[in-house]
Amino acid sequence: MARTKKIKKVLVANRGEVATRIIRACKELGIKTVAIYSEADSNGIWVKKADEAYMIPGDPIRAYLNFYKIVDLAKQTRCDGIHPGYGFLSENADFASYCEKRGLIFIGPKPEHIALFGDKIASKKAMKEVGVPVLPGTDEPITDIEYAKKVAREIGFPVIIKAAYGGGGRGMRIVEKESDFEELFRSATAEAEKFFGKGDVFIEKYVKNPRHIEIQIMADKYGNVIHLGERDCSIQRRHQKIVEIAPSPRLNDEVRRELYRVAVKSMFKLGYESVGTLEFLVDEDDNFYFIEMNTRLQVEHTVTETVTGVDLVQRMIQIAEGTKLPFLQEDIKFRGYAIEFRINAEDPDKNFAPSPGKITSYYSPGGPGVRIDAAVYKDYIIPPYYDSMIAKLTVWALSWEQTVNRAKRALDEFQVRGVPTNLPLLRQIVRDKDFMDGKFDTSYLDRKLPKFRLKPEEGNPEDLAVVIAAAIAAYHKL
Ligand code: MV4
Repeated sequence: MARTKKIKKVLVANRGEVATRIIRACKELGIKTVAIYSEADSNGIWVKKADEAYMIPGDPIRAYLNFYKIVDLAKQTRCDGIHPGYGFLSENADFASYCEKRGLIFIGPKPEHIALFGDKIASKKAMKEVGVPVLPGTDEPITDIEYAKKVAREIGFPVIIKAAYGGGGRGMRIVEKESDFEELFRSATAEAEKFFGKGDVFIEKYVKNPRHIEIQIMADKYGNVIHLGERDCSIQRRHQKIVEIAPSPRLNDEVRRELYRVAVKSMFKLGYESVGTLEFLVDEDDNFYFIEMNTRLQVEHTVTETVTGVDLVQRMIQIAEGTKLPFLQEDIKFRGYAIEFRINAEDPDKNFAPSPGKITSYYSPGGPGVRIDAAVYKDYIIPPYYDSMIAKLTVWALSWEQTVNRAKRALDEFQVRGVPTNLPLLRQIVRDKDFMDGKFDTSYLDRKLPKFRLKPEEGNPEDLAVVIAAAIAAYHKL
């Protein structure tokens, strides 16, 4: 029997919207919260929303990575749990172990599972052994170029070279023909070494224009494993997702059922616990292949929450406490569609480079079926050190068409001034016929970008005042 220990106070080891999201979950559970922040983040709203907050001086990024300092602080403030959010320490197995060693509950999976899935070769092998389809390729890191070439020939070109400890497309190379192999192999290895400290790479069959479908699962300490459906994350640019959808509007029902089945079965067999996401590539003939697993709460968890009504962050906390899942698979009901839009402070004129600075005007949408997860406000200064995502808009409606219409309305309502954002791009996507028809794969944005008008006049700062003045004038004439 696993331990059960009610968590009373959580240190939130993150910043921005996810720190706010975790604080909200804790408040509803009656759990006290401790926030941390860097000097550059003194004006962050999560700092004000938490019960207590402590500045970690020095480097603005290391503040959220210094795990000895963070754990010391959690002990000093009498926390019993730590939530890592996403990014930063969320998939650091050493951090999870260290929390446990210091008597703190790490709100996430066991260190052994974080480590297993951090190793793309080991995890592919483990998943294959529990019956999950994977792409043909090497199941050891390859160092010998001649051997690698031989394997590539056997698989058949094109192949893809991937970093074993990689992410975000770093250390990844597509090889179309044998004569390119040697050069690309060397550059992949060098890039993997540079970014991940380990140059290990592996190769597998390359899937052209796949859809990226991921399955959300949830497992407690007692062997109860359920899925919460899929998300379609195909709409991305340079491995940065910007639109995520639940459920996938054009996924074949048989494929969907099979994805759910292998996801639940494999996680049960591996004894996984906490929330987690299995990423699959779905090819043009509806074959699917596991590529990797994320052992953290993901940015796009909001769409899953919206169509299931399940609070993933609260469940994650209660699983870590040792509470049994309060529902079975058949209790999970899926209702309608949800789309999440990531609002980024980035400049379409500068190849979407981050555009930090002061937000001079901020009006977020509301009304039926609209959820906002943000950590910005009027006069907030976006610091230059972190991710450019400033807000997430999640819309919901019963049908796909209604959801897209609601998305148009909500994106039009959204006003951010002072810094350029990707809002004009998002407004173009929801007006695109292929998007509305559910026709998109991972090549969608690269194909569409040249056709999109990214500066439909944003208007001038007086616009809203003019509209209001006109409305008042009209009212007085009645
Ligand atoms: C692939 C692939 C095609 N074939 N693997 C990109 C990041 C990493 N998570 C895995 N990625 C891919 N792996 C094989 N064998 C295509 C991609 C890929 C991709 C995957 C998901 C979402 C967007 C993508 C964009 C380009 C390439």
